This record gives sequence, structure tokens and C-alpha cells, in this order.
Amino acid sequence: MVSINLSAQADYKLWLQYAKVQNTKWTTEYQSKIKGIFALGNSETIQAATKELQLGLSGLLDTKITVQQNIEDENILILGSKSSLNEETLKNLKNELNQINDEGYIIKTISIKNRKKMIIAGKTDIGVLYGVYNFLRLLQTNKSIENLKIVDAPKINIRILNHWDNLNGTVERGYAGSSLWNWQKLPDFIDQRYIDYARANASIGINGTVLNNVNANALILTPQYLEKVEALAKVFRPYGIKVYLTARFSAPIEIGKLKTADPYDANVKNWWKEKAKEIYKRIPDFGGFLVKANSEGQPGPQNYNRNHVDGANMLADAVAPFGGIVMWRAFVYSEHDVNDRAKQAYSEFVPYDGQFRNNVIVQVKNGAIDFQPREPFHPIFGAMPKTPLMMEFQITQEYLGFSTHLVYLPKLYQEVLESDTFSKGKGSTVAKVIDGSLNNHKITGIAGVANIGSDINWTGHPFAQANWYGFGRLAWDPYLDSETIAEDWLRMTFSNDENFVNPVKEMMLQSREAVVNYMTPLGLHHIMDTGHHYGPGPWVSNLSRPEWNPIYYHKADKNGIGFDRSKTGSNATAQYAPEIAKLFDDVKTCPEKDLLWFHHLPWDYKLKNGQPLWNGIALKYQEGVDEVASMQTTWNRMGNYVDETRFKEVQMLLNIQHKEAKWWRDACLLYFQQFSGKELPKGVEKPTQTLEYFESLKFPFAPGNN
Ligand code: GCW
Repeated sequence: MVSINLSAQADYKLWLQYAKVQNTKWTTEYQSKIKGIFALGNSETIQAATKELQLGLSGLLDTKITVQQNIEDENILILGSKSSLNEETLKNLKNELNQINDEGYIIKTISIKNRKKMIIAGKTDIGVLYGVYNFLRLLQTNKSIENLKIVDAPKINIRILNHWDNLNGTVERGYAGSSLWNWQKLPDFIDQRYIDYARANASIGINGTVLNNVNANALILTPQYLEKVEALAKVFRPYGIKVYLTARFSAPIEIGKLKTADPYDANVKNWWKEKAKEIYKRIPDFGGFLVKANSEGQPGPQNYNRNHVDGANMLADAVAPFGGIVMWRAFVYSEHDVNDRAKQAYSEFVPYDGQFRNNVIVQVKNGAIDFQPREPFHPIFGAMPKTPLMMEFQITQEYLGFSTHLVYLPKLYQEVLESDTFSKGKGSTVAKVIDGSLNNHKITGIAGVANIGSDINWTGHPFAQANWYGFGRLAWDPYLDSETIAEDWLRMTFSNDENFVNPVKEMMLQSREAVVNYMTPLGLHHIMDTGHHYGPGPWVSNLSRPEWNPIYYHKADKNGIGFDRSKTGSNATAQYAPEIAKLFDDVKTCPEKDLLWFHHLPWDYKLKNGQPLWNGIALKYQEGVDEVASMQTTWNRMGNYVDETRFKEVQMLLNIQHKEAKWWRDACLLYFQQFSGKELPKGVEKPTQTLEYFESLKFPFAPGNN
């Protein structure tokens, strides 16, 4: 049967569906309270806010909401910021205005001349825009708007996406098509997508974007490309989104005709100063640079016997006159260091604490290895109190099943943010480090490696949209609960029906543990096939650098399995505060979820549930597979609540996920069984293929690995 497919559009709309409110109780309330909009001011941002409000309300209320001329009317929704509100209103909002920063907003029901109205206000127009999106969220999630008094402001300043997009249109670790940026058609062709990208980001409070890959190409800094970057900056500006670029450290040589990129060289310093000037002339609100230096083959100050501080400070000096910042990445590990890879970033960076310029922020991945399904928090977060540190999460699922597996990542983010570093005693959580409250920092930031591409649904998997959404919400408020975020997202994206929201929310919340279980249970890590990281590859052992081989990480042998990072091993535990170090060090207190991250244990080591380790591992793999099966069961019952296209898409993807979860289980267990020499315990399904078969699988064209 041929059917007309309108729901491709639903996919594209993300969480900004603005579908008609189904419950008449709410429709009645909303309609009675919103009779029109009155916008104060005429900036592009206020225009964007007004337009969004009209679009949203017309959809939600299924009626045209007009922009009024008369502020006197009752039940008018007033938009305005400090510069446009009249004195009486400002007085009314004085307390609230004192509680927010420049990006915050207030939504309040007030009376003017005895007439009730709702006002969405901010100190700035951007605050108003954020208020509008949050007001719409109330309606989208069926919340009451009776006597509102919401005062809200972001807790982190730089809430930014990192696009690993290459100038040739490919996306490193991208699984949702090609890059959004059409460099060839820019600057003259402005794709509607750029605007919708900005809307989506603004709706969750994201206020920055790094357009290009950290494995950088210097050409982005040439006039030919800067003209295109300028065009994008212009599109994003009304939505409060600043543009940033990655700076290839050797750019002075590659595009500047200099002989060196030594940060001590006067010509080099000057080249960067002039480059900054040139960029700011085009883009006065340019955010600054993100730099990957001396990491995985990227050039950096160490090529000239200088260090990270020298490199970062040179760039910082170049952008400082214009208010720019430098985000310097701490993702480093050396091919010459035979020591535990997990220790290297800390060893390299911690000695520099306090030496960076005050417009430098060091960007640290959530864990010490690399975006694994589970890692203990990065020890740097507890060890550089004099340096602003920003978080780098990965939204794209490089190690978590690409865009095929449903994995709700805010669960992972929350786990990291809540981790206690103990750096200033109990309660020194990672969230408090990155929001600046623990160590009193002014610049604060959080970055997410984007999962966005040219696919109609932006992220490849309909549920991967929730990871973009959730990242934004947590960037705004790192103390939010991932469950609340999942619920909001489901209601906004699909349906407010409780029979849908509750089970599907459970499914999302369970999905992160499921992937840990079927890929890397009990603290195992980095046993994905190498290069592309698709599927299991615990047997890989032939790559030139030791730490590129999975066998380096699991260390399975006939005596047992796991990486000894305790005192008796690499002593990586010593990089944590004593309270935490002690906990991880002792196999009895080490959380079982991190067991094999920190300890090498015999196959018959007894787990807390009484099972020997081998059985425990096998049962976890099985549990992961079973969890995916139960996600399938849940989803299969949801056909009535979701449009057919999205329903089927998710169904097919879950089928693949189940197949791949079994692949992971069977391949890993067959491989580890060679060492354990033990039977699979009862309850674990027997593999239907041989280890040789799994080892023979090759994926030369797996996506994201260009
Ligand atoms: O996770 C690894 C990826 C690389 C990436 C690198 C990094 C951009 O496999 O593709 O390079 O991390 O974060 O720099």
C-alpha cells in the first residue's frame, strides 16, 4: 500500500513539534489565559522570540495567536527585557531580576491596572527568548500556567556543541549523514536547516558552537572560509549562539607562510594577533578557539619544546583584546609513555594548574580514557582548583552503538556530574567544579561532541535526539535529574499520554545500563574493534601503539581479567583525593560497576552476589541482551501513540540493537572463555557462531572513521 509520508516532518521538528494539546482541561486553561502577544523591543532576538511563540501557540492551541497592539488588554503575554520594560513593570520584577544573570528569565503573572497578564522577561533579549522556549515547554508538557512565578538562569556560561565536521563534508565519528555546513554554497545560500538548528539549540539553552573538527584544517582560518563562517554567525546571533573555531596549531606555517609555529617566536605571536583581529572584524562576537594540541598526531607547542601553557597562553593573548577565550583540550596520551594511558592527561596537565591566562579554560573529557559506556570521573576534575575546567561529553555514540543503538546518555552525564571528587571534602561534585562554584571561577563551560548531521531526523536515531536535548538541559542546569529530562523530551517529541510516557521513560532510563552490560560490564572498557570502534574486538593485539589494542585494557589471561590501577598496579587511583583513592584501591570497597577498571582479579573471585567473577561477567552480558529484549517489548506496545514512520524506525533499530547486543555477548564470552576455561553459567544463551567467525568480521567502510 502506498501512503503519503508526512511524519518525516515530525522527525525533523525534534522536540519543537507544537502538536495540538489533546487534553481539553489544558486546552481550556491555556486558551483562557493567552489572548495575544505583546512584544516590547524590536531586536532580531525579540522578533525570533515572538515568531516562535506564535508558531508554538498556534500549533498547541490550534488557533491563530496574534501580536497585539494594545498592552492594556487582559490575558496578554508580554515579552520584554530590561531595556524595554516600563518602570512600573521593572519595579514589579525587581526581586526576580536581582536573582538572574544576563541569560536568565522570569515568567510571572502580574497585574497591571487590575488586569492579569503574563510577562516573560529577562535582563537581556536573549533571556526573553529562553523564557519563551520554557513557557512553550510548559504547554508542551501539559503543565498549569496559573499564577506563574518562574525564575531561572543558566548555571554554566559556555554551553557549547563541538562539531567534529571536516571541510570536505564528512563528520568524524558522525553517524547521522554528512556535515550540516554546506561550505560550497555558503556564504550566499542559507539553508533553512541553519535556522532550525539555531532554534533547537536556543530552545535548550545552548549558546555556542564550534563549527569544525578538533582534528583541524587550517583553511578554516583563511578569508575564503571566514566569509562563510561569518554568514553562519549572522544566522545564529539572534538565537544567542556564538561561533567558535578550532585552531590548528601549525596554521602560521600552513596558511601564514611562516617557517615555524613556535609560540615563543615573535612572528608567530603576531600572526595569531593579526588573525584574531581579522576574525573579530568580521565577527565581533566570535567566541574563541578550541584546540587539540599534541594529541593523536595533532601539532602543538611540544613540537617546539614548549608546553601546553605556552601554547594556550599565546592564543589567549591574541583573542583577549576582543573578549575571546581559548578552550584547550586535556585529551592527551603519549606514544612514548609506556605508563597507564588513564594516568597521562593528569600527569601532563596538573603541574600547570594556575599557570594559564584567565581567558583559558581547560576542556576535560568525562573520563580518563575515552567516552566509554562507563568510566569513573576524570581525576583532573579534582586536581586543578586554580584553573577553570570545562566538561567534554560525547553526544555522538562513537563507543555506544553509533546511531543504531538506543542509549539515553543523560543518565551517563548525570552519573559523572554527581560524582564526588572530594577535592574540598565531601560534596565536591564534578558539577560544582564545572559550574565554578567550588573553586570560584568566572568562566565556566560544558561541551558536547555533537551527534547532528544531514539526516532528516538530524541524529540518525529518533531517540538520539534526546541526547542532544538532554545535553542542553544539563548544560543549563547540571543538577537536573535525567528522569525529568527524559519525561519532558518524550512529552514534547511524541505524546503526553501517560500510557506512553511512563513505560517509554523507563525504557530510556534502563538503556544506558543495558549498553554497559552487553558491551563492557563490571568496569571493562575499550574492547571495541579498533579504528572505527564498531562492534566487539577484545582480541585485537596487532596495532603499533600498545594502548590502541583492546588487550591492553582487559588484560585477560588464565589468571584473571582487568586492569590493575590500584597501588599494586599502575597506581592511577592515587590521582584521586585520598577518600576516593582508598575506595577504588580496595577491591572490597571498589564499586562493582568499576571493578575491572581498577583491579585485575582471578576468574573465581567472588562477587557481592556470591557468583564467581566469570559467571558474573557472563550473566551481565546476558542481562544486557535481555534488557534490549525488554526495550523491544515495551516499544512494540507503543504503536498507537506514535506516528507510523517513527514507530517503525525505532522498531527496526531496536531489532538491530538486539542482534548486535547478542553479537557483543557471544564474541566477548567466547574470547574470554579461552582464558577462564570455564563453562557458561546457567541462564546464559549458547553462542551460535564460533570465535573464529567473529574475529573474521571486517568493516572497512564503517561510518565516522574518515
Ligand atoms: O575518541 C577519540 C576518537 C577520535 C577523536 C579523539 C579526540 C577527534 O576516536 O576520532 O578525534 O577521540 O577526542 O580528539
